[in-house]
Amino acid sequence: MARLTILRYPDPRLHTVARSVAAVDDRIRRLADDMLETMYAAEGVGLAATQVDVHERLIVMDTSDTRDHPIVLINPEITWRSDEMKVVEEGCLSVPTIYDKVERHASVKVQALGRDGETFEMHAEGLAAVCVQHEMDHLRGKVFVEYLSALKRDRIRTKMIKKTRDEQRDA
Ligand code: K2U
Ligand code: ZN
Repeated sequence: MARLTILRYPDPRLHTVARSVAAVDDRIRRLADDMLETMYAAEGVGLAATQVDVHERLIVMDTSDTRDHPIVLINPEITWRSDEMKVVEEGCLSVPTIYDKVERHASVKVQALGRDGETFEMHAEGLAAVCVQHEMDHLRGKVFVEYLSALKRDRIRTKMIKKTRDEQRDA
């Protein structure tokens, strides 16, 4: 297993639209395992392949309290969205230290291939619903700060550029 580098906003590669996974093979399973290791190490509850500069439709998540219920979603598609919406404060491993409110569907149904290549459906509510919608945005090249005002987004952009520059200087 390996820890992967997570792209930092405003890296333009975060705006790449992911392509479908052609085959659920050992390469994809290894990538999913490396993404899970990276997600757990970063104390995240989800991670999209886009964030580790792999532009294929693969998401990993674990919203369990015990942090031992990993879910791998390959070629995920949202098949149903609740009419009910919820506003939740979100963060993002590609935008560290920034949290802000985003309105999303309170619950969704997602169909995907698992790491065994078999199709499954997940009914996500609560944090899992927010997470899967957040990750599905990543796969279409969208970062949650794009739901915020231009003023907030510009301030976040400036802060992230400075943070990355300071880290590189101190490395
Ligand atoms: O995609 C990512 O950057 C991972 C996010 C996913 C996420 C965002 C908002 C709400 C739920 C999940 C990270 O897990 S951000 C860190 C985090 C951890 C626990 C709860 C919320 C956010
Ligand atoms: Zn994110």
